[in-house]
Amino acid sequence: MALDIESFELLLATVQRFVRDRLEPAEDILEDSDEVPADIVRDMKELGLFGLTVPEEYGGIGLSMSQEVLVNYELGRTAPAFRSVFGTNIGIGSQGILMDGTPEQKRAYLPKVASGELIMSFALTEPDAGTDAASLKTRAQLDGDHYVLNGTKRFITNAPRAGAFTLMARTGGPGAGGISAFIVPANTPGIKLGKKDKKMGQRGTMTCDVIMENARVPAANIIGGVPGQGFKTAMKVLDRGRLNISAVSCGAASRILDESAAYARDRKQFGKAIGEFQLIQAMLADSQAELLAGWSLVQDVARRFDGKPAHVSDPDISMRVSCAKLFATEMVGRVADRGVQIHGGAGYINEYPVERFYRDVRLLRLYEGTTQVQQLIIGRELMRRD
Ligand code: COS
Repeated sequence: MALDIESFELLLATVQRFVRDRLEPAEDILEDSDEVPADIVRDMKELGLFGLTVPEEYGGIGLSMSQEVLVNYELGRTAPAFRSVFGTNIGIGSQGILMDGTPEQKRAYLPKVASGELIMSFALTEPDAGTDAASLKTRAQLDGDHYVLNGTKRFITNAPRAGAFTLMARTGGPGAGGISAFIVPANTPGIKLGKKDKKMGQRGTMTCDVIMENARVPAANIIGGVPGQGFKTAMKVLDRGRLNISAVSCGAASRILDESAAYARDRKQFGKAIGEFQLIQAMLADSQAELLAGWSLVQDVARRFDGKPAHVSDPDISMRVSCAKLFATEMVGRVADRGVQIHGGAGYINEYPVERFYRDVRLLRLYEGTTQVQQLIIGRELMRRD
């Protein structure tokens, strides 16, 4: 599944222009209001951003993984909250249906996801199940042809905007094999949202708890129709999600580097531009080299997904995804830190984008699997090999 080269180049150029001319100038408004302006959301829908990954047969654009990371790189160059509006739709919110859903589920949900009529969100994490996702406690009890859901999901991105959740709950015994993935409409009686989380950065993104008290969901809403497959679905979804976060990290690093180089060219001390001093150049050089290394890795891993059916997983690719997420998200943390350092005291003032990026990129090392989870996945895969 991929868009033809000519159409894709046109799309990529449009996204680049949209980021530069429309989103970057709105970053301060976003930061102050903690909200993505409604006219920007409307333009995103018109551009087709909500349907980037949904196949054409369901009304989307149907990008390949290699194409998707290129688009996410461009979106990474601005505040993450803009991408977040549709990020769960093209990513973790809907991919479970695309990968493992029944033909009926795909037909019922994917066209609405692609048009942006339906916002989907991914609900795995719980108060007591973060890194140890297989220990989740949300209970789904069979009652006739429905399941009754009870439990709490935590830090759920886009929950206040969501029309439906891909939600993991326990239908069976302990461990990963007892988990099923459900499509849960947000307006199901018994579902409540917690208050909006106050975060360190990424202002304009919306996260909160999703609380279920006897919420009844049709048994037909189990993704793929077979209970006990939900953990695997979630892990496959996260494989792609983690690579997209790696691409966003590279995009963010490129913007921070551009801002830092521009500042170094402009700012004068000791009678000349600070960029003429080799100690400043060394920081820029390290950031440039690390960015190129990370981006090469992300593109290499993306190519390995292309041409493979979405529902099939490959432990070697999962391991490489973890390498990409580990490296790219840590890399952008270092690039942001150097960016603030190059700006000096000005880098600590929110007049400059590096101050905001410094806070925004911190989350990239945490969500969709911490750096330590990525290390664990890589280490375990290496130990499995002869
Ligand atoms: N694709 C397909 N299947 C996968 C998979 C993948 N990437 N990763 C694991 N599985 C399968 C395993 O093969 C195993 O199947 P079998 O029981 O048939 O052998 C099953 O899922 C359980 O896997 P595993 O034993 O590795 O589970 P663990 O409980 O040890 O969990 C970690 C492993 C820690 C890696 C996992 O819980 C994880 O990724 N945690 C972080 C969660 C996360 O990213 N949260 C963020 C939420 S979204 S913001």
